[in-house]
Amino acid sequence: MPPQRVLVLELVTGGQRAGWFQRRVLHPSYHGVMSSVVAVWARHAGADVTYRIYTGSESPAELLRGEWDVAFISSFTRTAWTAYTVSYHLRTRGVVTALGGPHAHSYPEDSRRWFDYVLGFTDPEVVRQVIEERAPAAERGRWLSAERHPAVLPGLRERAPFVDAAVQRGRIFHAVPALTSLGCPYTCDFCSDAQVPFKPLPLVDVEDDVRFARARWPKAMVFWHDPNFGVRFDETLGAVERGLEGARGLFGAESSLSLLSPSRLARMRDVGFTVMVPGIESWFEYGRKTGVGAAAGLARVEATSAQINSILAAIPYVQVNFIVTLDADTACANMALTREFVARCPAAWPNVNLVTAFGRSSPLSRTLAAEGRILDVPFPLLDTKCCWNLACDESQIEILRELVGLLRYISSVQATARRVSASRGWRAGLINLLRTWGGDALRRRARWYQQLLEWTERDADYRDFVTGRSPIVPRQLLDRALERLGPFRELLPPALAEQTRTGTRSEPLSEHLQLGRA
Ligand code: B12
Ligand code: SF4
Repeated sequence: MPPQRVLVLELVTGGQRAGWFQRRVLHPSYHGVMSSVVAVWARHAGADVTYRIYTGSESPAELLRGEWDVAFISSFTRTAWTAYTVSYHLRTRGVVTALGGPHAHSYPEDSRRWFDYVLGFTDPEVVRQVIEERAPAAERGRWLSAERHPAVLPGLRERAPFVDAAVQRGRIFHAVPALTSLGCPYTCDFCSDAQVPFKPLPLVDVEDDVRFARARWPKAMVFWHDPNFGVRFDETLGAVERGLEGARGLFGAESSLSLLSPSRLARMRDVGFTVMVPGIESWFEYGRKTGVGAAAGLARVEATSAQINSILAAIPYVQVNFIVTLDADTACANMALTREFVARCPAAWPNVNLVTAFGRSSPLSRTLAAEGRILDVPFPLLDTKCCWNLACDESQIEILRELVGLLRYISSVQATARRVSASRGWRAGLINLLRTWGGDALRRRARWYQQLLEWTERDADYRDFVTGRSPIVPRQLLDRALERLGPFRELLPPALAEQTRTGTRSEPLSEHLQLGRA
C-alpha cells in the first residue's frame, strides 16, 4: 500500500491583510513545537508528510495545493474560523481532517462540527490512530485524547526539516521553538495549564536540542515555549550549558518572576538569554508566582519594579504581561499602578492583555461557562487584545476609558522616548519602537477601545450583547471578525457564512460550553 499523504498545517494568522513586518518577521516567528512534532510522528507512522505554515503571504489556493489523505491542522482560537474553512474545503476533496492545539482544547464541541477528529493531549499513538483509521465523521468529529502529555518529544534533530520550512519564511529575526518541560506547578485560574502537572522533559534531549540548534541555525533564537521555563532551574541550565560546550547561545523564555533570582539571572546572561517574558498579571492577585508574597498594590509595584530593573541589567529585552479584568474597581486600580510601573521600568515592554475565557480551557473559564457568563464574541477577535468575552455590567465603560488612557500613556512621545533611551542596545530600542508605533500599534488599539466605549455608551444592541442581555452578536464585531479572515472570507462554509450574516448560531455556544468535552 502506498504511504498515506499527510499535510500538517500550522495557522499563525487568520488571513487578515497585514504589513510586511507582520507577514515576514512576526508571523513566521510564531510557530510552535507541536506541529513539527506531529509531522515527525506522522513520518514514524509511515506517512509521506508535508509541513506548511500559513503566515498570511500566500493565497488559500497555494496553501492547499496538493493531494492529501489526512490533514492535521494546528489553530489558536483567533484563527479558528480560518481552520474551519480550510477543513471544510479539504473534506469536500475527501481529505480526513484533525484539529489540534489551543482551539481544540478550548472549544472541542464547536470544533467537532467542522473536523473529523478533534485532538486533546496528543502523543504518537493518537497521531497513528488518526492516520490508520482515517474515518470521515458522519456528523460530528471524534474527540481523541491521550491521558496525559507525552513523556518525550522528538528533538530538533528530527524536527529540523519542518522547522526549516518555518524558519525560511522569516526575515531579520528567526525563532526556533523548543521545550524543556510541559505543564506548570502553579495554578493561576485563568490559565490552560493550571491543572496540568509539571513534567520535565529528559535533560539529554534539552542538551542535544541546544547543541543541534547552534550548529544548524547559528543566528536564530531558541525560544523555550515552556509554559514556565526554569522550574527545575539548575538541572535545566546545566543541560543548556553542556549543549553549548562553552560557547554562547541566543535564547528567550517565559518564566515566573519568583524563579528569577540574581544568581540565576547571571547564569542565564552568561549562556545568552536575551529575551525574558515574566507574567505580573495583576498588582493584587497571583502573588505566589511573582514571588512577592502578600505585598499588593503600590508595595508590589515597588518590589516588582526593582526586580524587573535587575532582570534588565542581565537580559536586554524584557516583556511583562498584565491582564485587564472586568471587576471595575480592581481593573482601574491595576491600570493606574501599571502606569506607575511603566514610569519606574521604562525599558520593559508592558504587554496588556484582556482577560479572556477561552471556552473550557481553564478553571476560571469553566466556572464562567457554568454561570453562563461567556459571550459569543466571534473567534477571530479572541486574541486577548481585541475584546473581552465576558458579560459585564456597564462599569466596563469605566474600564475602557482607563484602558484607552493607559495605552495612550504607554505610546505617548515622552514614554516612548524614555523607553527607547532606556533600552539596552539599539536592537532592543528598535523593537520597542516598532512595537509602540509600527504594525499592530498601540495607538490603533487605543482607537479601537475608544470605539468599543462609544458603542457601549450609545448603541443599545451593542450594549445588550456585551452586558449579556442579548445573544445576538452585533454587526460591528462581525464585520471586524470578517476583516480578519482576509481571502478566507469569501470561502466560508455556508453555515458559518450564515452565522456571520445573522449574528446567531443554530446551536448556541453556551450549550456547547456546558457540554464539556465530547
Ligand atoms: C508558548 C506559547 C506561545 C508561543 C508559541 C505559540 C505556539 N505557536 O505554540 C508564542 C509566544 C509565539 C505565543 C503567541 C501567542 N499566544 Co500563546 N501561549 C504559549 C503557552 C505559554 C504555552 C503553549 C505550549 O506550547 N505548550 C506546550 C505544548 C506541548 O502543550 P499544549 O499546548 O498543551 O499542547 C498539547 C495539545 O494541545 C496538543 N497540540 C498542541 N498543538 C498541536 C498541534 C497539532 C497539529 C496537534 C495535532 C496537536 C497539538 O499536543 C500537545 C501535547 O499533548 C500557552 C499558555 C500555557 N500555559 O499553555 C499560551 C497560549 C497557547 N497562547 C495563547 C494566545 C492567546 C497567544 C496569542 C494570540 C497572544 C497574542 N495576542 O499575540 C499568540 C498567538 C500565536 C500564534 N501562533 O497564533 C492562548 C491560546 C488560547 C486559545 N484558545 O487560542 C494560551 C493558551 C494562553 C492563554 N491566554 O490562556 N504563545
Ligand atoms: S505560572 Fe504561567 S503557565 Fe503556570 S499556571 Fe500560571 S499562567 Fe499558567
